[in-house]
Amino acid sequence: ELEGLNAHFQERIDAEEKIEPKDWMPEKYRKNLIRQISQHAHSEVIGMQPEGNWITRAPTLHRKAVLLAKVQDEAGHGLYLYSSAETMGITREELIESLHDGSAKYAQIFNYPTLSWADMGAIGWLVDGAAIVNQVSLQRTSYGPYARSMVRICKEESFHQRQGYHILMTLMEGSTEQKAMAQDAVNRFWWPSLMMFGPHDADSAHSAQSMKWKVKRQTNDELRQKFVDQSVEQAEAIGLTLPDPDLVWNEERGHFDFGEIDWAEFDRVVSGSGHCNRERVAHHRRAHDEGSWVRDAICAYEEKKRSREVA
Ligand code: FAQ
Repeated sequence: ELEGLNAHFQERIDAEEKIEPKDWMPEKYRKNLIRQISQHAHSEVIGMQPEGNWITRAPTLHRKAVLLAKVQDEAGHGLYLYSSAETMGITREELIESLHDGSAKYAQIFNYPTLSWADMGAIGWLVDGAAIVNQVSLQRTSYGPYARSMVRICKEESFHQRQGYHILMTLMEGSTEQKAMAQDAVNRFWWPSLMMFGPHDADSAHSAQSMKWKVKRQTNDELRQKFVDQSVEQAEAIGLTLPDPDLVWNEERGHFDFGEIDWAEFDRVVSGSGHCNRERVAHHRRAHDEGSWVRDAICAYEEKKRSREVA
């Protein structure tokens, strides 16, 4: 019987039907999606920290208002994604617990420190840029609630990317020191941005099955290539150099060739030894604990409302 259910499920996937929360699904599909969506949600929420670091130090009121709005958007994205994961039968508490105990991951990029104002530019341009390339593809993912959350997230994300690019563009029109600051930020964030797409396809544990189930619509390497191709022209347009001597147009492939990623660094940062891993999780834990009274108050209020309705 299970075989029949599995076959029918794959037929629905092949026919481009969306899978909805109450539909039958293989246990592995459910587990894999909870893993991916929750890691995606954690990335949005942990991703607020490197930029939150600069809200009070933004150079103008306008930049401050824009950055504040962007960081708030990230909180919102986290919430859509947690809700989407919850439709698969896991609670928010369980998801947060896995973040705190280290069993759930979040994007490695957020374990790098933000050292200068130009980092806000590099994060918007490169980190949000990489995120969009991936998320545009995920708008067609097979799980309905996840696909729909991606549509809205992508709209907001393109504003994020432009605000980052605009910061760099402005710095590149400035003094020698400002130009150097922009270039330094790009030098530090370029390679970690390429790592955001995950290991090469041949080394990616989940890719083959995720492609078959159409959880992923394009592979890690395909998306990374797309990101490299689009970034080269954008860098040139404002006079920035990408820190890769092997970056060269390949006429035959119709794509840019680029150097090899330092996978040892990737493994180190993913497994907890990046610059900021401990700090990021500790900060989240502290904020979560300090906010417990709000959650308690909401629950108590809901409880009271319900008992009044019954009476
Ligand atoms: N960092 O078999 P695969 C954002 C792990 S955007 C850490 O290839 P998969 C917006 C992976 O989890 C960033 N770990 O895995 C923003 C797996 O470990 P596991 C978030 C990574 O899932 C911008 C193992 O390596 N976006 O936050 C990373 O098929 C600016 C093997 O990898 C998403 O999450 C990594 N970079 O492909 C916010 C997009 N890469 O779980 C603030 C949705 C891989 O077995 C500021 N996710 N790993 O223990 C995806 O598309 C996929 O999950 C991939 C990885 C492509 C990330």
